[in-house]
Amino acid sequence: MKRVKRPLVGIVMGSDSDLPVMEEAAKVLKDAGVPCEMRVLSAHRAPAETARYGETAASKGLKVLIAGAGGAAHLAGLLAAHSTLPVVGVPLDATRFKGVDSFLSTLQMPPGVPVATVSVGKWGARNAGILALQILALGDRRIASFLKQLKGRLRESVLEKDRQLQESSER
Ligand code: RP5
Repeated sequence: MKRVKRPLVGIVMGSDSDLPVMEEAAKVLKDAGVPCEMRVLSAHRAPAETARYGETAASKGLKVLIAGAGGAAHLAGLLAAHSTLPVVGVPLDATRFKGVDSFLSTLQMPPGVPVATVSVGKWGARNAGILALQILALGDRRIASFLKQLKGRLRESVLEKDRQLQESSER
């Protein structure tokens, strides 16, 4: 029987409507071979269950939490209030304020309860996944090497674009 690896990262979102964006975080973790779990919870609509998730996350073996929510986004903050795990907050663009509302409500945590807030939307979700990997890489050489390769690929893609631009401007 194939052994199912225990998730190291919990990706939590305020609604299933957030899934297309939050999948960006899951994708990068999957590429790195890091098991994660995805949950829909809500600071406002299911506060007790969300608090419980935060309280039990570390004892279940999770190492990092990623939380994405739109509007008055208190999901990441509520998890951070109930856990000592690092919490990465992804503000989502769900209202006419285009994510400025969720950005400020995720970012402006009081002293003592940090949320590492990344950019709004898909950029932020991908960076949240990478930030989780960077935290895990502190104690895992395989993940550290994955991140080095990722940076190498980014560099290569820029240099390739530059080469192409130089070639086209020489013509
Ligand atoms: C937030 O409200 C969720 O994170 C989502 O971004 C937004 C809209 O939720 P639904 O009305 O689609 O469930 O709590």
